[in-house]
Order: sequence, then structure tokens, then C-alpha cells
Amino acid sequence: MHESTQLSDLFLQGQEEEALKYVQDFLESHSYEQLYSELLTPAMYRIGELWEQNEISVAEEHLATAVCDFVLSATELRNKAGNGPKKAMVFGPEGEEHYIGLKMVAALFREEGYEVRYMGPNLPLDSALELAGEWQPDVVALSGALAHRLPALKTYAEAFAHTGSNPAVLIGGRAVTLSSFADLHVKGAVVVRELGALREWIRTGKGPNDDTLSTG
Ligand code: B12
Repeated sequence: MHESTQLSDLFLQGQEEEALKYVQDFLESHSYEQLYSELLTPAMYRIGELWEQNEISVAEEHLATAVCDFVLSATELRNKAGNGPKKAMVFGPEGEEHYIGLKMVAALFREEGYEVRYMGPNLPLDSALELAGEWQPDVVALSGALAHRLPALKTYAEAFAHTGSNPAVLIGGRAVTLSSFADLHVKGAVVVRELGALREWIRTGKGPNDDTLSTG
């Protein structure tokens, strides 16, 4: 059985300790980026498929998500770096409830030495702009899972492009991998489709697949 399938079964059975042990063993020979991209993300995508096909209930999906969330928090590299000088604000726009991907993005910025303010999903634009005004981030990273979140991502990205610290605005999440995103023009924002491209962007200012969409 594939590793991510085994792990998603542990998630579904609510086996926190076993899931944590599984992930810690994986980390003996893999990076955090591999943990997120190759193990946790496919495990959660499988949960989504089982849910869509009515093979698991909403309660089981919630349980699986809670165990994934626990494992993610328990293994994160909070002790490493994370004191700046660069600062990243990481959150989801109002209405968005998915946040597992966001937590991975926050962890990756920390691992790369950024000071991070991770504010979870569903953050109203006014509050987000207020905090950015005070805290002056270098990067604002936004995530959306559903296609109908695209207009909100665009609104947020455009608003941040005009804040005082003139942050780089990154947009990611399942929504940007959908074809409808190609029609959406976001002035000044960088679209980053996966964590490898995010690390590339952090290190070089460019991602292999990033599109800086310049027309409004
Ligand atoms: C868990 C879950 C929920 C939980 C979320 C709780 C939580 N703590 O996050 C709850 C129950 C709240 C939920 C609700 C809903 N969900 Co839901 N959910 C999921 C599920 C099973 C897993 C999500 C997840 O954690 N994925 C794992 C993460 C790591 O993946 P990711 O977000 O894509 O992130 C990766 C990349 O995209 C990237 N990334 C993400 N953000 C960013 C940001 C930046 C800047 C960068 C660089 C990269 C990046 O990094 C990650 C690393 O690989 C997915 C299945 C799936 N395929 O994702 C469905 C799924 C996304 N949900 C779906 C649906 C339909 C819904 C609801 C509408 C259901 C309903 N009828 O109420 C609501 C909408 C809620 C809302 N308003 O947002 C559908 C969406 C289908 C579609 N048409 O788009 C999915 C695909 C399930 C399915 N197969 O049908 N959901």
C-alpha cells in the first residue's frame, strides 16, 4: 500500500499517536517539504476523494483533518530560525475554511528564516490590511481552495499591492490549479502552485512555474 494511503487510514481511524510516529519515521529520511508534498497532501486529497464518493462521512473527514492538523503542528520546525529579518503574513480570505495548506506554507517560510504571522483562514480584508499597516510584512501569502474564492483572492491581492510596505503578494492553494484561474488577472501578484515552487521563489525571487500576471 502507498505510504500516503496508509497514513490517511491512520487519520481516518483517529490514531494520533500512530500517525505521529509514522510521520516522524518518514522524517528520518525525508525533508519537511517532502513530508508536506509527498505524504500529507496526497493523504488529505485521498480523504477528499473518499468524501466526494460518499465512502466516508463528514464526521470521518473531520476526524481525519483533525489528526492531520495535530501531526502537522507536532512536527513543525518552530524551534528553527523564524526570527526574520524578513516577515511573512499567511492567511486565507474571508469565507475560506481550508487551512492545512496554509500551515504548510507558514512552516516553509519559518524554515527559510522568515518571521511569520500565520492567521489561519477566513480573515476579513479590513483586519488583514490593518495588521499589514502596523506590521509591514515583506510577503503576504494567500490561499484559496475553491474556485469561487478566486474573485476574493484577486480583491485581497490587489488591496495588498497598495499597502505601505509594498509587500510581494503570493497566491496559492487548490483554486489556482483550476483552469478558471487562467482567466483571472491579478495585478502584481505571483501565482505559486506548489511548495517546491514556493521554496524556489523564497530563495531566488522566482519560481519555475510562477506567472506574474501584469494586466489588471
Ligand atoms: C479537510 C477539508 C475540508 C475541511 C477544512 C478544514 C481545515 N482545517 O482545513 C472543511 C470541513 C471545513 C471543508 C469544508 C468545505 N469543503 Co473541503 N475539503 C477538505 C479536504 C478533504 C482536504 C483539504 C486539505 O487539507 N488538503 C490538503 C492541503 C495540504 O492541500 P491544499 O490546500 O491544496 O494545499 C497544498 C497546495 O495547494 C499548496 N498551497 C495551499 N495554499 C497555498 C498558498 C500559497 C501562497 C502557496 C505558495 C501554496 C499553497 O500547498 C499545499 C501543499 O501541497 C479537501 C480535499 C482536497 N483535495 O484538498 C476538500 C475539498 C477542498 N473541499 C471541498 C468542498 C466542496 C468543501 C465545502 C464546499 C463542502 C460543503 N458543502 O460545505 C466546504 C467549503 C468550506 C469553505 N467555505 O471554505 C471540495 C472542493 C471541490 C471544488 N469544487 O472545488 C474538496 C476538493 C473535496 C472534494 N473532493 O469534493 N473541507
